[in-house]
Amino acid sequence: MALDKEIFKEELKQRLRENYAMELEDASEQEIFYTLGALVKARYSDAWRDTWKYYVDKNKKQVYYFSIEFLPGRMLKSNLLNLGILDTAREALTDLGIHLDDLAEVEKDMALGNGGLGRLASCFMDSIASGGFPGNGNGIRYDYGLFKQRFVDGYQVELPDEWLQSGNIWEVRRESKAVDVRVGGHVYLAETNDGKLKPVYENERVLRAVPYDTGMVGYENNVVNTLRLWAVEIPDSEEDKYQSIQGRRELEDLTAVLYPDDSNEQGRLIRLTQEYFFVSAGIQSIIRHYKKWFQKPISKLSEYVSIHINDTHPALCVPEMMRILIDEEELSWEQAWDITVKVMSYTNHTIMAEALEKWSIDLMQRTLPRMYQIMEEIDARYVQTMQELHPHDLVERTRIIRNGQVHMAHLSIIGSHSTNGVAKLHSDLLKSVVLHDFYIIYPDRFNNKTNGIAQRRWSQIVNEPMSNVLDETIGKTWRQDSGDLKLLRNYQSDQAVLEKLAEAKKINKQKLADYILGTTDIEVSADAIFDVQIKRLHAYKRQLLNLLHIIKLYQDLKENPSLEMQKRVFIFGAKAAPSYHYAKVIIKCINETANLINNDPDIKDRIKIVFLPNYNVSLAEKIIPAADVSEQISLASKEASGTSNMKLMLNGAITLATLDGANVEIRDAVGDDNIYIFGLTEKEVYEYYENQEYSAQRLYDENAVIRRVLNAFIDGTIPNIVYEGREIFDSLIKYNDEYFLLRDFDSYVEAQEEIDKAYGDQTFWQKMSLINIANAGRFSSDETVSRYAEDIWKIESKDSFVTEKG
Ligand code: C3B
Repeated sequence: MALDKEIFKEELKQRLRENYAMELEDASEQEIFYTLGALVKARYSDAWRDTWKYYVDKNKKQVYYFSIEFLPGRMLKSNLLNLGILDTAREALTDLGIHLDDLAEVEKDMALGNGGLGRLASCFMDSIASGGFPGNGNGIRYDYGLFKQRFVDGYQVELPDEWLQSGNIWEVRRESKAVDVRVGGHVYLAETNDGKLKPVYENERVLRAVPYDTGMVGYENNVVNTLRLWAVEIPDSEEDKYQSIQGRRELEDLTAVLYPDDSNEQGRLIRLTQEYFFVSAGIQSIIRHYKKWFQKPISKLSEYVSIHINDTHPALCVPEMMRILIDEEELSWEQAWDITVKVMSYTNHTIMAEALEKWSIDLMQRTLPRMYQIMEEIDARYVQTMQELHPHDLVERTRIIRNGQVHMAHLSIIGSHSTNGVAKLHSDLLKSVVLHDFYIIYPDRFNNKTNGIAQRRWSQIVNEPMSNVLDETIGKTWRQDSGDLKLLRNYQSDQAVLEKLAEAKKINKQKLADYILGTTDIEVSADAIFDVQIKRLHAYKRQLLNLLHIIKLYQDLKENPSLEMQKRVFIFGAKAAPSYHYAKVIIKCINETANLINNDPDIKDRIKIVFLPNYNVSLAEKIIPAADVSEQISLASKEASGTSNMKLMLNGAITLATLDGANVEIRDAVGDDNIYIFGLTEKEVYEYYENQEYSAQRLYDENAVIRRVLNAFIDGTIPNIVYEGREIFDSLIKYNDEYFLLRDFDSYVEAQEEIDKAYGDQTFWQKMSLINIANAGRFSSDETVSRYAEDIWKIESKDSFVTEKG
């Protein structure tokens, strides 16, 4: 439905009067934002209800995407865009003297995730709705999102993110859909009158799970799916047990924070309970919905329901589904297992060993006794079946319960029909190395689904200047179908187009420069190369390698002030996990180096370092359109996919990368001439692991440049890092440089030098940039979710519905 500008203005004013008893002139931005949000929500509420009803009436198979993280960021503009009213709303607001962009800044980022995994889940939610697929998210409504990051004396300081303080305009609390979740206590099996074994619970705690639903608005297609997030409450029946404030608080803490520090037992217990909490609540509500609205026998569940396990955090979906099917629906084990495996599918997002979740048997038994019993049975039956087919060792290595621990990845693979990695290289590594044992056992279960991004948000919403140039050049179809970006290829030698794209980039850079000045007091020139590394701070992502190169440049410039090079601004955005000491040390070192270089008069602004605090989705939206260089420099084999690489490419940044994760596919898309590749390949990395020949000490001894750079950490060159500098130095030399930074250093420097030269030839640079934009379409999450829908979830798009609705 088109939006009439005048009616929209009147409605906004009317709602302000009704809700705040105020005229527009007197309302604060906050009040206008909430009013506008309510108006937008009202515009899609009918479609939300109709979508739900359609799925039910037509008995559509639905997918439920279970994820312990979702990172939607701000939703005002993306809802306006998807409803097809962004431009009109913007104009109407302008008429009223209000800037939509300023208003949008009022919205708190919904930061219920740490990084790539959570953002991917949200890109998928957008694309599932936009593709017209019946699909819903299921997660946790944390009271506090990911911590807010500040820097104090160069150190990361974590502050609570009170995102719900002023309410959340998009959510709907659905108390009538609450379910109870049982944890703790003891469970034993007792025979019932009819001779069946039934679990009996003793001293368990009952938690009430209350859902908060948020509409996931599809792009101009009248589809609105649901993201359901669960919050814990105390059920009436349990009120007596929680009379003390202390007791209540402990319970209410369960959904208070995202990823509580799991380095101590208390933290781990909360985390495990969180995992079960949203899994159990989600599955119970799916089954209830199925029974009430589909009215099909439970034995047909897998024809109507698909459940996706996003990384291992929701792996308890497997035993929880079994519990409901056996204990409550009274199916046989065999039948329940058959259904469960058909319903479940799993994505692996990392090969980092420490991230492959394991829980001690003891903790599992104490926290979730019935889950543990069921997993023991799954494990025993697995061994029984497999030992007839495979060698003993192989079966032992792949068991769910082994060496006193429950292996969640094993559970996810054994209990589902599909296991996928998130980029070609990653999926290959799963098959050949990380999950090789499982690949032998279940070769047909393994597949690849390369990640993608919600391209409308990461182009149309964040980069209007570029979007306008695209419209003028190739028409507007790319806004609907990002595959059409390839039409831009025809303009790679069109000087006028190249210049227009360059102007758009310049506007974005100036805007970011203003933001940088406003938040950090650092002045940067929009003429400099904006060299960007934005992602979680992790040793394997090698922000430190970036820093080593910057220090080299600094030393070169100090030594030879007339050295020719392009001006560069190195921009970082990264949070370190609160308990990740080494990552925090790197942050401190980057900040102190920034202080040194930014204030050194000899450098004369030729290089600047800007570490923007509190990297989150909204900040990414500011940085990405302004980037010239995209740093994707993880040690080959370690980054499962990466998604900032795709966002930066789409916005015309040139990728500087190792052949890791999806970088490999980006290279294939743009060709070797339009990307800068350096460093060890994944094969070479594995060779080092095998022959154990890596010696950082030797590289240090033999390479004078490396020596000088590393010495800067311990000889006082970089001030205020006496302890941190030593720690960095030792990690590289004494502990032999786990992520081979020194091995890749020379080739990284070389690639950087090439970039420096290339930027000097602006036509050449702009052409590369254009080719990157033109070939970014294939990394759309629209495409990715279509592949999941077809190959894994077996769900159909609702295209027919769109035409029916008109
Ligand atoms: C991330 C990986 O580190 C990225 O390579 C990948 O692009 C994204 O997931 C999305 O697939 N990841 C994460 O953010 N958190 C984890 N616990 C594991 C992987």
